[in-house]
Amino acid sequence: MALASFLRNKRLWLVLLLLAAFVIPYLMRFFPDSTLHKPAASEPSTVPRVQVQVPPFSADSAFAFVEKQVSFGPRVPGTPPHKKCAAWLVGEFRRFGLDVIEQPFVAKTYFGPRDAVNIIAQYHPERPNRVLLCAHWDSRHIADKDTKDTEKAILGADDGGSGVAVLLELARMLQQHPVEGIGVDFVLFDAEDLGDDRSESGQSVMMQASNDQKTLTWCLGSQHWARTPHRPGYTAQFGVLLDMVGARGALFPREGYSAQNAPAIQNRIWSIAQELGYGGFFVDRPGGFITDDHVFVMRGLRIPMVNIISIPNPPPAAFGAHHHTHNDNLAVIDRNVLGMVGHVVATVLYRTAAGAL
Ligand code: 1BN
Ligand code: ZN
Repeated sequence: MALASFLRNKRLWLVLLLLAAFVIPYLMRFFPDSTLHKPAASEPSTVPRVQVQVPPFSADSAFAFVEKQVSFGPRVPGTPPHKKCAAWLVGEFRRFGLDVIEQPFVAKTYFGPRDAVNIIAQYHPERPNRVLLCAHWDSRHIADKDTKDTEKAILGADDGGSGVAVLLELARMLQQHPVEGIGVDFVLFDAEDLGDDRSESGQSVMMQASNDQKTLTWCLGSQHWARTPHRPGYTAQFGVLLDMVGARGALFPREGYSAQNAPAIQNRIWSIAQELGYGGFFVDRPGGFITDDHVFVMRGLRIPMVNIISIPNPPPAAFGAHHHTHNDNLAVIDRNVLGMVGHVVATVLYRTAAGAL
């Protein structure tokens, strides 16, 4: 009886309806993982939570940046083409509105001292939350894997030119499509590729333990920068290193030191590549351990860093057939490969800026 009159009370029904309309949706905000918010089973888990607009990456512009670097000739530290290319790189980053620092140092190579310079281009240097994007800009002084002219320096269109080209295009993109919330540091390491690859055992240093003395003859610019960064106490959320990202036939398995020390960011990059349709190039398998610039940055500054490096062959060959030969010239560059890597890194960057990585 009491219940019947209770249910006939119109004011009470009105109050209940209002409660349902306003209070329940409000409360749902505190339970974002409730089944009502779960994606349908068919929805891929790689779909970003927030739709982030990523500007188009111009593969043609990136290709032109490789072409320009190669036009200087081999960029071997201490030579006139190297000096001219450094001036051009600094000018390009300044043209894109970045604050550029040149960090000169003497590279103590296995064949003597050479003048070298790391180039650091800062996008919004005042922002504390930073992303580090790196490549080496020098080219190798010898063609030790070629059959002829082995004592002559190589053009390094892929090994040197390609990573720099992608970074220049990303810097241009940031000027045209600014982001908020993060700062970005483009660091071009010098003297990465002047290492001694001959060993008494007849085994390439590429196949040896990373603490070998000969290993330390490589990556001299990153070793210097990791000891003395352009800002004392420098840090970043994470870093990405691009090395040999432009050749036809490129394949990007997961590099070992990155997998070991920066697994979360490597997973994000490989899953973004898969989402963008590049899963056939960013292959989901281990690629071996490559002692490259990222190792010294991780060791010295404790910044997790992922090396995107083409390793299309099983060991001991590992790198492409053009590697450290005179075939590493403009003819080996495929603009689609530059475009794919640029698209992936741009997506990483713009999602990080939107807090949606
Ligand atoms: C990458 C391209 N590296 C040189 N050219 C880095 C490297 C150094 C790879 C030593 C293996 C051994
Ligand atoms: Zn090299």
